[in-house]
Amino acid sequence: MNKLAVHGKNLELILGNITRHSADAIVNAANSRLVGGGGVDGAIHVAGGPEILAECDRIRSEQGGCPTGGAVITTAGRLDAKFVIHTAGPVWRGGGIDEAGLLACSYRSCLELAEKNNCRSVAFPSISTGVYRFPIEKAARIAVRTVIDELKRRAIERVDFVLFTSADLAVYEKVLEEAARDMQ
Ligand code: AR6
Repeated sequence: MNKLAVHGKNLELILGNITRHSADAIVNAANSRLVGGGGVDGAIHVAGGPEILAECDRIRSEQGGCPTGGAVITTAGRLDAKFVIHTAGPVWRGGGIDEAGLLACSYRSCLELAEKNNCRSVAFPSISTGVYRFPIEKAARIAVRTVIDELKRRAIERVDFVLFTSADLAVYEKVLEEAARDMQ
């Protein structure tokens, strides 16, 4: 299953590169210092151009970066989006320091900020499941369930998860199916 309707809103799973995706807001799996990095963060800065990092630098000097589970918003530069929303997901350290709660917080913070900025569509990568080593199935379950809960109460019409590998997509599809069953 790769699509779910939630209260008339749409959640969709897509295989691809998020830097080529179109949405009002594209989410970046960043770090707390907002200094750029590898993975999807590196790809977003390369494709979007230097304006994005310049705004991250300004945010860091004004408010010291982005706490884990929080989110900040910048221009999307050359990306096909109005904004990039940067969140710092948790580093997986075995599960004992509320990594699950912090990951849910990341998704919620992004959608709250998207709604505040009048975004109707938001695209997420799989936050924390690369360099930060959060186990993919646990992370997918948190991602999908948190987004479903938020869609019910926010003025956001579409959320896409843009998954980079077919293995990740398969995990998200399985988790979406479970969540849909639980909604019935
Ligand atoms: N489009 C969609 N997904 C992607 C792309 C892309 N272009 N590139 C990678 N992914 P990661 P994290 C997937 O490591 O675990 C950075 O250095 C990737 O396959 O990008 O939250 C930051 O600066 C994986 O499933 O983010 C931080 O220091 C997912 O994106 C740190 O890594 C997330 O992997 C954040 O680590």
